[in-house]
Amino acid sequence: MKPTITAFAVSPDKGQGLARDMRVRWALEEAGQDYDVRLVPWEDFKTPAHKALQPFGQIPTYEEGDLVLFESGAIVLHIAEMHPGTLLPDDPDARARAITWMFAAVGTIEQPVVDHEVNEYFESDKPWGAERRKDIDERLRTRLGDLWARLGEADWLDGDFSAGDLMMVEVLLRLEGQLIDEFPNLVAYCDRARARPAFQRAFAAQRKVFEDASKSA
Ligand code: GTB
Repeated sequence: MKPTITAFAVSPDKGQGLARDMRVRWALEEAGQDYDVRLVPWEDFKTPAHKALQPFGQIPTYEEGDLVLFESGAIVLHIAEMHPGTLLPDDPDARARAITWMFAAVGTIEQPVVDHEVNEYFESDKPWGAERRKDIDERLRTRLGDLWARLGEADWLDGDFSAGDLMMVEVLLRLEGQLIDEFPNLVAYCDRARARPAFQRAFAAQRKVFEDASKSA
């Protein structure tokens, strides 16, 4: 059954692919699964109808028949499970390790990345904003250093490309042109992932939404 996902009707990132529907689109493309997109205008995010799908009034969501999912990581995991051999290894141990990297992406790396963004957008004008920025950057630098050490010269985090890499790259791309530049192997890792045809298709699809919205504005 063809799933329907939700995305920003007008993404605040102006089509740079930073909103979290991008990771779901990318997973669907890797899996070769066609999908529909329902665009959600800002004013509808916190409506009861949207909150019935996503309790926190956010995107992305995923609907497939009677199944409704939220949380991008859970959605990507579901897509991987529905399409064996595409985003998770068959070997049970390798599969468990790939899922571990998905959790590491959202639980260990994304948290300081979000702190970094919140500081930039909402705290930079506070009297304590710059001091906090130093602490956040230091924490982020430590995390990226550990990730850099683990990845080393490998192409992917654990064997072949997996949903763990997809989630990790999606988190790292939000640091493009910033702290991540101190870690050339992480930049190369992101570039390798971005060169994948499935990423390119997903990126083009989300960008088209922004371009179409700009034309009709
Ligand atoms: N943990 C959830 C998940 O992974 O699915 C988080 C979902 C989430 O944060 N969604 C955001 C949202 O709906 C959009 S992606 N926000 C509206 C709200 O909370 O009311 C986050 C995002 C937004 C904008 C940019 N940008 O402009 O660069 C980047 C990322």
